[in-house]
Order: sequence, then C-alpha cells, then structure tokens
Amino acid sequence: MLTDPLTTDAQDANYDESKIPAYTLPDPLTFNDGSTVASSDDWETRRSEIVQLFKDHVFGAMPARSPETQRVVFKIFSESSIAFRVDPDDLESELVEAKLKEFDIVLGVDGSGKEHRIRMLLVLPGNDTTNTPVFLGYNFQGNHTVHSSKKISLSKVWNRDRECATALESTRGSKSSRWPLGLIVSKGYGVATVYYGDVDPDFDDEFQNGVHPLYPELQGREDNWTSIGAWAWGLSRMVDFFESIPDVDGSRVAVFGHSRLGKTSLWAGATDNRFRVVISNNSGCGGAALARRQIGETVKRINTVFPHWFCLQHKSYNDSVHEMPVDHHMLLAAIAPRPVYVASAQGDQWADPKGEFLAAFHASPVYRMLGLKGLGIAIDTDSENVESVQAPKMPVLGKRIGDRVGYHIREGKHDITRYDWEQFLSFSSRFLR
Ligand code: GTR
Repeated sequence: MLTDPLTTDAQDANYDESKIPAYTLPDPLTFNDGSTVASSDDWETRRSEIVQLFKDHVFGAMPARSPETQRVVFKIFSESSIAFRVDPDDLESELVEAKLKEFDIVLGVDGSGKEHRIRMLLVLPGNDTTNTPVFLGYNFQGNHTVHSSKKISLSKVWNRDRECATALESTRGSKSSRWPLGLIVSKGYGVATVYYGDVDPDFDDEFQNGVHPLYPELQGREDNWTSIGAWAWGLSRMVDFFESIPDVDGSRVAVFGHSRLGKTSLWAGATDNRFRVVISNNSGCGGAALARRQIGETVKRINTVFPHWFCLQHKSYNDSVHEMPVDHHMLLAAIAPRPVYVASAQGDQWADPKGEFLAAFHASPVYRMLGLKGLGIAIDTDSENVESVQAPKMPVLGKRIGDRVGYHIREGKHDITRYDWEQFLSFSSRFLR
C-alpha cells in the first residue's frame, strides 16, 4: 500500500511543547541597523525593511509594480442572475438575489508579447450593484467547485499527472461548504475567486508554467520568484482589475485564503497596501505560525515537500530557523496599520494553532506603537511573571478576540467553515463599510 508522505510526516512530527527549543523572536520595532522604531513616522520605513526581509529570505522577489507596463485586459465571459439561500441547509432561510459574472483577465507585460490568461468568478449582491466591497480569495479546485450552479463554467484544472484538462461535471459545488455565498451576499459583500492553478500550477516545474515565464529574470537567484509569490502577485493584479470596473470598489477589498492560500493572502497583504483587510485561515507554517517553535510542520519539511513555495535562500534555514532575520509575527506586523485576522482550528495541530496565536500576539506591539489596538490582550509590563508576558494563555474555543488583529480558534479540523466566515464577516464589517 502506498503511504501518504503528509500523513506519515504529520504523525511523526513533534507536538510536544516541552521539546520546543528556547528561542528569541526578532523585534519588528527594531530597524536592521539596531536602532529603535521610535514613532509612527518611522513605521513605513521599517515596514518596507520587513517586507524586503521576507522577499530576500522567505517568499522571494516580486515583479516591480509598474502600471505603465503591466497590462490587465479583460472581457466578460458570462453574466447571469441567481438566488442563494442565506443558509442552504435551511429552506426557510431568506433567499437573496445575486449576479454571477465571469471574466477572462489577461495579464501581460507591454512590449514583451507575453501574456497569461485567468478566469475570475465574481458574485455580486443584488442585480445591479456598483462599487461593491468584496472578499477576494483563490479556490483550490476550480471556480465551479464553490457552488453547484451550472451557470458557472467548469474550470480547466491541473491534475496529478500535471496535465491541464477540463474538470469533471461531478465536481461542481464540491467545495460549497467553504463558500457560504448566500450569507456573504446577504451582508452586501461580493465574492471574487480564481482557481489558484490558473495563476501558477502547484507543483515544482522550476517555474516553467503559470505566470512565471512573464518575468524570467526573477529566476536562478537566491530570492527567486516563487509560487506563493506568484499567487500573491496575481491577487494584486486582480485589484488592478477591480480598479478598472464599476462593479467593485477596489479600495474595499478583503483578501482571504485557507492553508497554503492563507500563507498567500498574508504575503499579498504585506506586499500590497491596497488590501484593506487581510485574512488567513489555518495558514500554519510559512503563514501565521511562528517558525521558531518547530512544532507540527517545520521549515525543513515544508521546504522539502513544497520547494516551489519558498525561495532558495529560505532553504538555508532548514536546520537553523533561529538564524532567520524574521519570524512570522513580522509577516502579520507588515500589514499594520491595516487589520489582519488569523483563524486556527484545534484539530489542525500540524498548522500549530498556538504558534498562529502567538504570532498575532507578538505582532500587536506594532499596532500599539501606532496608537491602535492589536489583539488587545493587556500586558502587565511591571509583572515579574515573565511567563505570562511571553506566553499568554490560548483564547477559549469558539470565541473571537482582538481589535485590529483578530483571532479565533474553533473546534474541528483543517477546513473553512461557516463559523469561520461569520467571524471574518463581523471582523471585516468595521473596515469595509
Ligand atoms: C499541507 C501543507 C500545509 C498546508 C496544506 C494546504 O500539505 O503541509 O503547509 O499548506 O498543505 O495548503 O492544504
């Protein structure tokens, strides 16, 4: 019988807190030259340093943003009306009207003759809305998996044999539990999604396919443009697209993602401050979780199994994570002053929920320095109990906490549930309205 490497690795991983090596986190409020970030005036400079450190050591370089040379051309592929139940399991629940639009978006670089095509599904509340705030996030298996409607075209998906083929009709709506469209639309928000393999197929092909050929100069270097880098870049191009259509308000976009796509949403949020709210769900190692804890999935394991997600330089920390000039609380901090939300699941120890929570906790001093409230856990700096300052208690299950940095941990496994969405919606409403 074949053994699934993930299952065996996940079973063999360390889950014992007492085996975590002692570590010191780098300080987001200390400049690279050792001086202190004294006031909010310094923050943008320090923020740029942090983003650059993540480019150099974790996710790799990104194409320079240049609206003059980066073209986003699109055409409408389909347009239809639909109605959703707010709760599809309750046939008595309200029926909300919505519009489905599919766009073919061409990403290209002027003068190079190179371009790459992706298809976006946009779900809009009502029949004729403009300037809608949206939740933008990738899906894992094709746009048609988010809802069973036949009005959504079947995606072309990359299969395990690394061939791209039209998805099977039977997979329509197969991931709809992760996409409570009726609930989201009933609150006045749109949802935009693209199959992540449309931007870059998720396997190590040394960056031959997807959007990577648009910028070949970003390969063959220690800070190479990675797959997470490509997915994050793609999300920014989608904001360019929103800025060019009347349907969506490009200044009110919440970017979200689950798991590897949660790592991606955080990186997109750090590199593009047009994302007004940033949400990661069960993002784990390489996402919200602190790498230095080395519990559940480790830097070495993730670099080995998914070499294309992180840059070459990141592999040099496989056996020395303590030498990384960053840890992942700084990825969250790099989003400040914008709001960031971290969601964990108790049954997802592989993603280290406690490490995800501690990253949110250790990002919060940046918000405090900016005169904002982060996670909002009071810290008694006079306390002699260093433990309680450095290791705050885990929040209780199923109770959201925080202000500009939001957090919850729920029961259950690695997944996105309706409960998670209820939290994302209520956390985001303050910032998207
Ligand atoms: C796992 C990986 C995690 C997480 C997950 C996912 O195999 O170890 O880091 O990203 O995949 O994306 O579902």
